[in-house]
Amino acid sequence: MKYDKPIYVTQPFMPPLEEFMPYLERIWESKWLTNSGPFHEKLESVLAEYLGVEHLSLFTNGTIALITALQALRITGEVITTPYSFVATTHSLLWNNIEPVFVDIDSKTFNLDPRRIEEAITPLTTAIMPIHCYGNPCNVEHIQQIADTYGLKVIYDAAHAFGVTYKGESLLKHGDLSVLSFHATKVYNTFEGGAIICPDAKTKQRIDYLKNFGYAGEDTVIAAGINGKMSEIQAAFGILQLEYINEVISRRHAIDMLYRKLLADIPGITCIGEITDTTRNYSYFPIFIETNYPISRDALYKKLRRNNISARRYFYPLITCYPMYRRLSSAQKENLSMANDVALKVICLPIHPNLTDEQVVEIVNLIAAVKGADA
Ligand code: T4K
Repeated sequence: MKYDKPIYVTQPFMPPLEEFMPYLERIWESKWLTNSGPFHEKLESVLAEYLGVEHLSLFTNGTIALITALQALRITGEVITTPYSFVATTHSLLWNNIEPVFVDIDSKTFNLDPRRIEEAITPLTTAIMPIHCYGNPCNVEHIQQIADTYGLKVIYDAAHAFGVTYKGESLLKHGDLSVLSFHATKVYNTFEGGAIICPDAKTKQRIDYLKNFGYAGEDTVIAAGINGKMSEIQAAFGILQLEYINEVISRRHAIDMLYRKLLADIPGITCIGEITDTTRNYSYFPIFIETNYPISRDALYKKLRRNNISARRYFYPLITCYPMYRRLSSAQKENLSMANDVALKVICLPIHPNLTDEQVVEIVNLIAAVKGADA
């Protein structure tokens, strides 16, 4: 069956409009639109509590938060990172005149492979920037051990990891800083938005200055900061959105389980295996098209598209294929065989709270019905 309207890879959860109106009325009444207004302050505190972290600084989006996180820790030189991510991860390095050094991913989590980090360290290395891809935790212990041995900072791109816990605690507590995205396509959204999770009040203070042009008082500027502030409309939406987040994640969980059950017997289709010690947020549902599937990954992708299923190949092409990265020696294919392999196999299927069980069944039926002749 072909749907009249596309079924998107994701769709934001929208709370009832009438519940948002009182927030808008308060903004209209107060005329306080941005610059650490009351909704901004409230969201910082309720989010920190929900996430189980002590200090959090809100941002206008995740990319500006990444750029600022690097500034906050005064990172320079070279940073070890992954090619298997959204371009914002490494663009944040280029915006700081830092050279990305790419290291391959591991075959289970698709996150930076810690066994490959040490050989990429040079005298210019100052930090590691891994991502918790699809919200699944990196090997945080091993990464921290390397960072401690070599005196490196760790900044996690945690754009996908909202609400994820690892060994009973927030995953966001690992590393020196973690950066979240609250973009419309994420599990939790504020239209656009993001945050930096920081370990102490002093670091948060510096980050707060940096996101407000570097102002540390009416007539004192301590650094060439940027405008990274979250507005009152974004923050108000975030407060309301938080009331629904547990429902949203449990609906995603149910979809994840249904996909796994239905896909289990289709030869040539594999899913990410069990992730131990973790409560997940089910932000993405990647499948991998193996060589014993009747048609290629791209042929399946096109077939889904023809049927109005807007699946996506996150993350293909690899970051290292783009012109601003491909000349780097660490970007060469032979250095990144696992990432190159995975990028050619992946398709992220639709997962979001508005998706129905019937739609999941239809999507899987399309995948199951493929014969060699469909190529
Ligand atoms: N680090 C990582 C690891 C990231 O994944 C991202 C963002 C960042 C950093 C940067 O954080 P932000 O600066 O964005 O806060 C999307 C998002 O734009 C991007 O935020 C996200 N990662 C990336 C993985 O995906 P596109 O180009 O795939 O988005 P787009 O517009 O094609 O949207 C995907 C689907 O979502 C659409 O087909 C329909 C649906 N959609 C989208 C929007 C924007 C809606 O239903 N409503 C909407 O408002 O990049």
